[in-house]
Amino acid sequence: MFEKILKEFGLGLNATVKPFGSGLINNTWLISDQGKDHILQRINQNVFKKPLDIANNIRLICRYFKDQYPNYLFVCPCKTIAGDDMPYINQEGYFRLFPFIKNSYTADVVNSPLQAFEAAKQFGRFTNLLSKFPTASLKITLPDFHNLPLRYSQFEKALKQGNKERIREATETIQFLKRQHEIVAISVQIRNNPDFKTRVTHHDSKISNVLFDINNHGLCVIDLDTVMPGYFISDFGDMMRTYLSPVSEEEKSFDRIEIREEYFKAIADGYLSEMGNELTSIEKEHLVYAGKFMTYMQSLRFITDYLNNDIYYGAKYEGHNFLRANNQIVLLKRIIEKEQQLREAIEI
Ligand code: GN1
Ligand code: MG
Repeated sequence: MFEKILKEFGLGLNATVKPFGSGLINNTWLISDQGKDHILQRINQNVFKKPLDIANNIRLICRYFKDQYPNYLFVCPCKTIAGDDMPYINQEGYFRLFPFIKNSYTADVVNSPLQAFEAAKQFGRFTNLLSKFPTASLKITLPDFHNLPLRYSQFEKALKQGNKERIREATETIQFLKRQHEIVAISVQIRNNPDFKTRVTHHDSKISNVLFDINNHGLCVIDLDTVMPGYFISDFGDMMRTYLSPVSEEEKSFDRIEIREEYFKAIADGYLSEMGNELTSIEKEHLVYAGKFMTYMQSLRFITDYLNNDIYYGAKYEGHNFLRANNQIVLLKRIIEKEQQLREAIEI
């Protein structure tokens, strides 16, 4: 398989290929060829039904940045010898190649408030620089991706049609999620309120999607498959979900899940340093809600997948998605407990 792809992109056949990164959806490899490194990805077509829509979006954004902000580092995909940026390889799927940016690194966990600030600033900057970009020209690569009422109805469907044994085992988890339905109701109000704007949104603002330079400054955001029109709560909320606690959604010792208040302040300061003038006052009142929204949605998605026999996320061990769902519930509880302190930390 690699031979064909390397040839398409004009890379040497002696290049070394190694699996890379920690994403759950696409496959990613690091290709090293005569001292030059590239990142190769195969798009997961079970998730992204129209991979060329992703290529289209990235092409438009790449062109916009080149025209309007030539100094902004934006990692555009490499073209094949034939001039294609997402070739289809028979029986294998759609691929794309990126140059590996020299002297840059990505992180899997957030280790300091400064790193949280830098990452949040990059996600804010991305949306802010694209504030005049024609949002409607973007294709919807994952319809209803962060539509919480729809996620809730998928959860309800899994409760009716899913694995009976797993449903019984997960009673407590299911009851807790049902009791938090208010989070869904608020998201409906947001969708109906014109003071909540749709903007170009990344929709996957975890720390590993930010490139840092060797001085730990943020360079840019990467992994643009889910860039679509959306609400700021998606990006701000996923940063809270993934930066506030010192441990990730994979952690099994739930007592290690905690909220680091100084990291919340750093996320808010970093994001607002770019988006402070852009967000409306009602949007700013929903900063903490954003974390509840994303953490709740992630636990719904994990439990729904568990009840559906792990067809979306897969499972590395029995009960993996059940564990992830419960991990996210603990995180949600911790956010709710600290809601007042978090609001006070940023004076809202
Ligand atoms: C998936 O593949 P990755 O790790 O970038 C998922 C996100 C989830 C995340 C949870 C397209 O992202 O929405 O938050 O797993 N992406 C898609 O780890 O479903
Ligand atoms: Mg992703």
